[in-house]
Amino acid sequence: MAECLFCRMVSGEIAPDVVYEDEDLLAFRDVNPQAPTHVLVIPKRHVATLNDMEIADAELIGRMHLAARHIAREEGIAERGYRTVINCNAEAGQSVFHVHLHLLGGRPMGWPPG
Ligand code: DGP
Repeated sequence: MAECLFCRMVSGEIAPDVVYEDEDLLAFRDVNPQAPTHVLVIPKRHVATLNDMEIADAELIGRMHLAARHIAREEGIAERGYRTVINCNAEAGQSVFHVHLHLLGGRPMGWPPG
């Protein structure tokens, strides 16, 4: 997916502020942070939305969350609390069509989200 912004980060063509990486995942700081900690966790393989993930991706989805937990600990927000969000498609506000999990923390948050 040469035209996909996040695939270009995975390939190294664009260099985000990486906070975590393993064989299958990349995590980097959001360019437009909505909280003191705002990190995006993505699979290195291109998948457009959560709708496009399969049962075979169950472990990958779980590992995205465990990576977020690891980063939250590293950022010192695990005990205070943090939020993970995957926006899927237009009404949820998804703007980059390479699935990503938002890790947000470092400030109190309201509920429900907007
Ligand atoms: P969403 O709205 O859920 O699709 O979130 C997309 C996020 O991607 C949004 O919070 C801003 C972030 N983003 C967009 N372009 C870039 C970029 O070039 N670099 C980084 N680090 N984040 C980006």
